[in-house]
Amino acid sequence: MLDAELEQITRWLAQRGSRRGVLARLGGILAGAGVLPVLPIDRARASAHSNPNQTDTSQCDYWKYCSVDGMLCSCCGGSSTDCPPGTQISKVSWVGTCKNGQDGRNYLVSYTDCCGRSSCGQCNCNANVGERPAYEMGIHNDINWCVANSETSYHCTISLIVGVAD
Ligand code: ABN
Repeated sequence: MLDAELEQITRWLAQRGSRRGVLARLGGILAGAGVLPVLPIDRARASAHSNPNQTDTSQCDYWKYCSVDGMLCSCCGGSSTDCPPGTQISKVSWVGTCKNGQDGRNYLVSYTDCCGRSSCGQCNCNANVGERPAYEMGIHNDINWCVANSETSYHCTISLIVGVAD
């Protein structure tokens, strides 16, 4: 089928010019087809579509979650700033810097775990702005911050603004 169509196109082109011209036009068509899949796409616009102002605290792209690695407490019976009932706030946490798209400022955000219940299992987000691999533990965020608490089981993570970064 494809062969027949290609033959038809080639014949049609051949009737309208020299062999060199036909080859040049065919080459152009094939080169164009090869380039199309790698043309740039505005991915920022595409992802912003679901949460245009990054203001929904139950979505991973909420601006404060730029460096969170864990389950959002806002999906687990708490909020982005409050642990769910029956859990305790972790004694240590990870701090990242996120830009608030609304006022254009950078904020220090502490990602603090809520401990004492098994994993919430909802809204697992893995954002890593400013994070480094595990061999640099001090700047790695994939850690259970409940380890310093009496109850070490991890439930979910809250995101607290601790200051302005600029
Ligand atoms: N700080 C969230 C988390 C908890 C357990 C394991 C990895 C990350």
